[in-house]
Amino acid sequence: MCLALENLPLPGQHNLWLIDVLNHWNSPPISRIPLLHDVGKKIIQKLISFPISLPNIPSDSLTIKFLGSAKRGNIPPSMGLLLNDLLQPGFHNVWDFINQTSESGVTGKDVLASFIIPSTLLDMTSPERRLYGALDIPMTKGGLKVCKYEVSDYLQDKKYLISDRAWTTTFTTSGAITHTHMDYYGRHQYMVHLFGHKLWLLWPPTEKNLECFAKFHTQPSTSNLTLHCLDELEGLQLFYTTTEQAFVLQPNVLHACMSVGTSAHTGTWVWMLPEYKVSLQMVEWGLKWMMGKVSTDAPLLDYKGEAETIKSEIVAWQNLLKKNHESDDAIAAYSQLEKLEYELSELQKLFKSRGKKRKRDREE
Ligand SMILES: O=C(O)CCC(=O)C(=O)O
Ligand SMILES: [Fe+2]
Repeated sequence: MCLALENLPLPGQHNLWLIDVLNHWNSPPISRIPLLHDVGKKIIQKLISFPISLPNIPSDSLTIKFLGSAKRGNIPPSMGLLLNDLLQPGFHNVWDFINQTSESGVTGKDVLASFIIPSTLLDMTSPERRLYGALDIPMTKGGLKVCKYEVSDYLQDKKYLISDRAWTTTFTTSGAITHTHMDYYGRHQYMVHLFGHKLWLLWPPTEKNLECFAKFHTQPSTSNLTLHCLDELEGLQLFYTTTEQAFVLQPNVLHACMSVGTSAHTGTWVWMLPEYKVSLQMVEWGLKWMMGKVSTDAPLLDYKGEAETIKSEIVAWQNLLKKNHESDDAIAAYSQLEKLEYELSELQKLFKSRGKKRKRDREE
């Protein structure tokens, strides 16, 4: 471990493995992107002197469950295969980490070009500057699909419903910070880290964390959101990943990601009957949260996509329970699901009546 003088440990700093990470963060290319460098540096410094010890891998499965080596064919993942996917036309869910926005019409080539700019020594503070990441690159025939990834053996059982959508890959470069958020409602995210160094900050969806985070959920994040979460949320765990490995991100784990190097992970979704209690509780949380939003005069358009996501969770559970209709878990889950179906129909009515009111208001 090479320690720059300014990064030598001080009294009260105990998560010393992060000093190496801080050294990377404080070096080019990241040190050349002031906006991201500053925020990330503050986050890592806070983690180094965090009042509790934070190993580089969680020791339990509250946030992440490790599955060891990924199940795949003989061809290993490579940057070249990933680029074949990225350079296909289509929606790759591109995000600009400097301005914290998504832009339409950004191509795979634009994403790659932005990865190279920090090494040109051009001014990274000029207003036209972008640092893109592609958050959902579908696997294609000439790309990572040739690796033939599959979910681990134990998930190949009818108690588990695997998404039939193509696996998608997240590709980000050094300095990218995805601020704290949570994805979906109750589904598990099966992931394979492919390459590069990435630091995950993870918080379990405890009652306190959900209550505290509800106001930020789906909202555009400010650059201090993750620092704020470090102060406010409980149960922080870290995961520093550098090599190919499979893991499951538990439902609604709050997470932030820092790309220390250019890095990629790929994945799919799994609905797990044995975990139905936790999962359906999160669908319920989502419905309540959404009801709260749609009952106020919050712009409907902001929540339509999220309402569709909740509906897709319910459809997945209907399919999973149908496949397992004779099992005790499915019978117990079914009565909970009926309640959620009812709440969803109430939510849809509310959407409709607010839509009609808006139309009337416009006509008057
Ligand atoms: O890698 C990142 O920056 C974000 C990844 C993420 O949030 C996810 O895969 O759910
Ligand atoms: Fe995420």
